Amino acid sequence: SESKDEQTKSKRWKDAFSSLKKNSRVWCLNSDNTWTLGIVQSVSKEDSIVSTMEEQNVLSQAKSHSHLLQLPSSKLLPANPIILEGVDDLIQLSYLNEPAVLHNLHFRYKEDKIYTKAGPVLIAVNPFKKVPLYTTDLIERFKGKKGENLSPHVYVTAESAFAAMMRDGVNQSIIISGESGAGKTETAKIAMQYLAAVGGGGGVENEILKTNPILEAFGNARTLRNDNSSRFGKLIDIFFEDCGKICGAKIQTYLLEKSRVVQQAEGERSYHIFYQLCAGADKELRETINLRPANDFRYLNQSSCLHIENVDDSLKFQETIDAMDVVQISKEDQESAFAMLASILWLGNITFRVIDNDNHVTVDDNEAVSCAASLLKCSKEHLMEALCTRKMRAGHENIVQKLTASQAADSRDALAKAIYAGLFDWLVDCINKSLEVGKRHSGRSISILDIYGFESFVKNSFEQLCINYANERLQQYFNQHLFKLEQEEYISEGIDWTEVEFIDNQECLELIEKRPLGLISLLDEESTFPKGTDYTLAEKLKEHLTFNGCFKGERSRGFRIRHYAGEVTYDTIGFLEKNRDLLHSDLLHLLSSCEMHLPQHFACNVEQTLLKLTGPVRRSGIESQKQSVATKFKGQLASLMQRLEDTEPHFIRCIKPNTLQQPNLYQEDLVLQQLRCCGVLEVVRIARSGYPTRIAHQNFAQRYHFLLPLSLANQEDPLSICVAILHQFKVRPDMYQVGYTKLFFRAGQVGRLEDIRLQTLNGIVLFQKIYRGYKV
Ligand code: AOV
Ligand code: MG
Repeated sequence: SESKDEQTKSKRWKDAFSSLKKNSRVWCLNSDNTWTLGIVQSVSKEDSIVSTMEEQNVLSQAKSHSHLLQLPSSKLLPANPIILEGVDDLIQLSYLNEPAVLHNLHFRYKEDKIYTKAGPVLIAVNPFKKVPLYTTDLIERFKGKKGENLSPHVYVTAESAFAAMMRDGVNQSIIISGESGAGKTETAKIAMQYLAAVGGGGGVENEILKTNPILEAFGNARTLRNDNSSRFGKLIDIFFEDCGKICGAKIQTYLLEKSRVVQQAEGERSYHIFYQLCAGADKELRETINLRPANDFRYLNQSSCLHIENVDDSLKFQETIDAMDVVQISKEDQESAFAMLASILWLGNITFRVIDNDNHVTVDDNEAVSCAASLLKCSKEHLMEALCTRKMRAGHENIVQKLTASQAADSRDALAKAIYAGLFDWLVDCINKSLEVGKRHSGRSISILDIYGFESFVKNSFEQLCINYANERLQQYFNQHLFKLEQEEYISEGIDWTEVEFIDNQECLELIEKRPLGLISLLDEESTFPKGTDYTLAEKLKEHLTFNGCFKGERSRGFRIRHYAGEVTYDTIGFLEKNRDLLHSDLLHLLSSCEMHLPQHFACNVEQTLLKLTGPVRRSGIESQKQSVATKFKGQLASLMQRLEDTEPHFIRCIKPNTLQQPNLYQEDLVLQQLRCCGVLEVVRIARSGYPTRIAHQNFAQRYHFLLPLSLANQEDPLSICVAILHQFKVRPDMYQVGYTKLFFRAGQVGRLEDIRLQTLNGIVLFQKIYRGYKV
């Protein structure tokens, strides 16, 4: 395939070369892989001379002057004419090469036009600053308008989803993708705001909007990529009545990153809500739940990051509370949620003391354990015992096993994570109850998908694998919709078209999903082996997966995956534990003994899934009853895709213009890398070379045959009638293609035929009226 690649490359270049003439505008490839704009002075097959304009420092008022460059002609690409500078839709570009697209987006970005269409896809370049694009005036202007003459905007995308739902009664979805920090969550909120404005009036829309600050407080955190990074996936279905009024909503969340509660990488933070609570709780609350400044808690002070620039956690806390009020979470429930948060923080401060030569430990009896127990409303002794011992059955006897320091610390952290995950689920349940759909619900909905974006850090673990796997799935859905289905239809209809290559990520998905020799299956298998370790897992993966082109073994515990968005090196440390995600029965019993309704609620939920494990089943060694985290996630993603299949999708691609989260900074290589891997350029090529309107021969013949003279209209076979119609009305041959069962038209062609049809019909009606008039 290498040589095929070379061939297409050289063909592309020949096409490009043919358009290079003296005085034409060109992009010159620099040695550092950036592009400079120039004007061709002379051109030959080998070398060209180009004059380039160096942009001079504006402040120094120096006039820009040109440089002459001699360079191989293969380093030139045609540039678009000035009149196409900054077009709204990349489809309009005469030359669709990489520098042209990069330049077009950059040109618009400089003018704060952050949205650009790429055929059917909306591109959004993150401005990292307030841009004046989200006013109520603007919403009013977009309401009810058809997309054609409007500049690209999330509002326009949301409007077209709304309009299509109202017109066709088909459920819609808005699918937002992009790397971490690219702007997905902000974009999702903007789309929600628009829908709330269009379908609002009933009041529930305000509740829907207020779910955002709550879920962000509990589910977002600062990472090295994004100060407000979503650590869970979210699909929100907004339901509408027949008349287009919003009547309710439902939120589904996907795999929250639990490990963050007890541990964060240097420079990152735990979930916002902890810092908000510590900074913003009033004196009374502070005393009831025994709160201290964030810096006093080990779970918060271990990563050297307590504050986020330009964020006032105490102000944010007020917003979170206000939002909880709107969503009708009672003050009592709010307070118990905060007590749970405080209990987690105190758990984190619990320390252990070694009591014998085998490194067995007991809990230090101090403020931390007392506070944790009193917040959980369980007995302190029970908590201490559950943290540093494990009850087991050996034959007919119950024995108590003492835990070592690291085992006890693990069990403390497991308890903290379980409480947080339970709290998060409980919160989502509360929100859903409050947003529950009214009776007049017609079943129409618009769903908005906002998941965690593709991530690649220096160290990547199980969480990154899950996040990147979700992104692979979404990318496949995107590909399927915009390429595969399109391509398959062209091929099955025998239509000529210039084949567009796109990066198919099937191989990577197979690597992860295939059974029995895929990553998840192997991980599950190793997770059930009592002797399995992170090392044996790594060995196993290397043994079985190396045949897959997307997989590469690394030294010791490492392996690498070539994802559609780039290569990521994972470390298997903690994989097995995180995948099993077991809460030991002693801790479960502890939770169910708490006299707080919240932990009981969690324990009850966990118990339902674990019931079989804690009984005799576990002892007989069959642990497969509880699904592993990875397998459960796989199932959730599959059903998510299934649900999206039943909707008409609208895609938004967010682009991160720089890694520094800075305004007015456009790093070309970073943008290019995102454009390349997400397939946007290919989508534009397809849209441009494509024939968007398709009509079956039969239907076309039926609709227009009466326009033909009798001699032609009497033919039997629909295809002959179609051809006759096309000839009669002089549809240009480059404007349509005839497939095996359908006719394919370029945009605008059928509109012309419809006009003729309408005029003719009006003529007939007029004629009939006159005719009847005479008779009377
Ligand atoms: P993400 O959702 O794509 O990352 P966000 O939506 O959180 O990214 O955006 C990151 C930051 O970029 C925001 O906090 C804003 O500061 C800024 N931003 C994004 N879009 C806009 C906009 N339209 N106008 C102004 N600022 C914006 V992640 O959840 O990490 O994958 O997991
Ligand atoms: Mg996000």
